[in-house]
Amino acid sequence: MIWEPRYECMSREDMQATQVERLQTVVREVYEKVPFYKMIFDKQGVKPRDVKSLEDIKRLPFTEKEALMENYPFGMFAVPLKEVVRVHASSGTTGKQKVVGYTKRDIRTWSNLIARIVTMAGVTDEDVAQICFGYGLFTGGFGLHYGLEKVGAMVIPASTGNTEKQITMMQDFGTTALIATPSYAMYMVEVAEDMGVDTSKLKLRVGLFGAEPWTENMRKEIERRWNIKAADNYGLTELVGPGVAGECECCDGLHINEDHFYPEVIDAKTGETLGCGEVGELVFTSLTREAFPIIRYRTRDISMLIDEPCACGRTTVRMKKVTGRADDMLIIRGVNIYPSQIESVLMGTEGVAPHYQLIVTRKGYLDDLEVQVELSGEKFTGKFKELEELEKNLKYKLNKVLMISAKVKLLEPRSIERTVGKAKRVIDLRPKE
Ligand code: DLL
Repeated sequence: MIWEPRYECMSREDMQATQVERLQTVVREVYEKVPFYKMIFDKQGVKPRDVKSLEDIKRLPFTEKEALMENYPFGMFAVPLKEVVRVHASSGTTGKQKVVGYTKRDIRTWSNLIARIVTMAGVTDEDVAQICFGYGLFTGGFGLHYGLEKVGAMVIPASTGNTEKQITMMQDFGTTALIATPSYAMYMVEVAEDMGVDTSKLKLRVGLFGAEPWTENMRKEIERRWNIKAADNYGLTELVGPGVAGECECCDGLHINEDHFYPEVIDAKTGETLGCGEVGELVFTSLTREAFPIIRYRTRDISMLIDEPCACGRTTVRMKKVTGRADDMLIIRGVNIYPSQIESVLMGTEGVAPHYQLIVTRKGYLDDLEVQVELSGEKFTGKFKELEELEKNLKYKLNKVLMISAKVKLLEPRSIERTVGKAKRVIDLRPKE
């Protein structure tokens, strides 16, 4: 089923016409109502009337996350606070929170976009959806909640933590759809197995996972252990939260709700716009947000746009699964490394569990990368020779993928701390320059 075929299956010409009309409106609005945008547009020497086509978006300046922090808390809102009915926020790794606001219409639009995404993943009004995202300033809980209600699913606002109780609820309430971060889904299945629950006997049939990067191998692991079909969904607070893009049953890229978020991929170094099929940094412009419109926001997420038709019938542009953030990229001995490259190797190796951490240190001028990974309980026999072989094999595979040598430390099952939200994979202990 397609939630809004009128938009999700629009012809390219109609989509572009919708986008350009909405773009012109939002650009005019921000210029008139948000001093920050007037300032950066004037600095660039560009006026709203210069935007005549979608191509002209390139003339507009980018917005960086620092702008949200500098205008903390409400400086970038485009409506009087009286019209704002909700705020959410996301804390950066440093500095102030990034605060965003929603009008009544924004909330309605958001629910509709989530309804599109959960429908893409196959959720219907027959489903019982357990939302294991935090309810609070984080957009995950409330975001998914209203969209799932909109499609008519029975929502269990379970939030995070208290994992044994979550599993019991899943059994007793007959949960059919699990909504969480992929790392929490992995932790939950571990707890379920510990409790002696046979996951194949549960009613669970589908999972929507997002809010952090996860590899194809992680998908296979989640699907196998939970006995479900797992779909990815992507979003970020600055744009709306979840609801920006999601996977359909074809699982070949995430359909972008491009009538609401205009996507671009740029070369992160030069800022130059790249074409479909080229890997770079995702940049989005919100086309319909009232309270918090945002222009050419640099997400730091690395992906690629796909404009080929999808077998599901939707015509919206897709984005490739996000493999990591530009800021997650580690530069080790001059080589660029993404945690997802390491995850792929680990997940493709028998004997280790999908729980790992990357520890980066510096001795003198030399960087050191240690990959700490847990042995999987199922396979672990404790034989020294076997462990030695496994370590050697991992080192070899990592070396081939990363082009640098990494240390490997095998840990006992369950030794890495579990998280209920986004996993912390990298511990960079190098002194800050
Ligand atoms: O994580 C919104 C969200 C909630 C999306 C629930 C999906 C489900 P933030 O906390 O602002 O918002 O974090 C946004 O998380 O820029 C990406 O780096 C990362 N991210 C989100 N979804 C995915 C995904 C929410 N599916 C940041 N794959 C983004 C990879 C993702 N990374």
